[in-house]
Amino acid sequence: MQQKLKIAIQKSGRLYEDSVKLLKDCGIDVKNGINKLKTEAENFPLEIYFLRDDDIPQYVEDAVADIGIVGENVVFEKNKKVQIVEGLGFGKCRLSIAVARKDEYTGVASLQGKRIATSYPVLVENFLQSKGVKAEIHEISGSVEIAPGIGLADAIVDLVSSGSTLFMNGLKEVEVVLKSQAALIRNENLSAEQMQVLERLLFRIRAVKKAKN
Ligand code: PRT
Ligand code: ZN
Repeated sequence: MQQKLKIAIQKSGRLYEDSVKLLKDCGIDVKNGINKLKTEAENFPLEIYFLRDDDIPQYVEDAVADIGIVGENVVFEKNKKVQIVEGLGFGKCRLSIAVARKDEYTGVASLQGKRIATSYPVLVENFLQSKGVKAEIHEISGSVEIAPGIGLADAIVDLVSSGSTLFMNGLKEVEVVLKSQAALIRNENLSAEQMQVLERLLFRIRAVKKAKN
């Protein structure tokens, strides 16, 4: 029997539905995974694990899962030894710097010495370093957008899609740090047989993407 490939997808959240839909569009029968850790496809050698998105790069590096679907923003922030195989065209957003709408913003240099709240300390640090700017980075795990309003930070770096969260919190987007989408990632040491299954999956994914364009 052919070896099954293990794929990790988000258990719930913004990428869950599109990830399941992509697999279904590929003709793979995925049973509903909410409140379940894993399920098996009956018509394709695939085992599906439902996990928190933040954990997916680590699981793929450790080969607990062979492949995964996760935002590029998470892949780059976690900086694990995994390979990005293919951008999937959903979960599009940007990681952006925002400041209070009333503040004058004159460029990245004006963030020198300022307090920046974010859930993406690694990406922010790299970005600021590349611009020669030193700032105080405060890592917070959620509701980053309220930090300036409560006096916790002078600026934030957070994911933006429509921009309405920033707007509602009196903030304005002033700089894009990274553009992101959901991506298929893989473990770096897959066997030849696993690579074969991945190629079959990839062939279908590319056909689905092509049909959408
Ligand atoms: O529970 P788990 O840890 O798995 O999920 P999570 O809460 O960490 O992540 P989740 O489900 O919110 O997001 C999963 C992925 O979706 C992210 O890592 C991104 O790759 C992608 N994505 C796309 C987004 C957005 N768009 C997005 N807009 N993730 C978050 N947001 C948030 C943003 O943080 C802000 O709070 O939406 C708000 C801004 O949206 P707008 O439309 O108001 O600009
Ligand atoms: Zn998360």
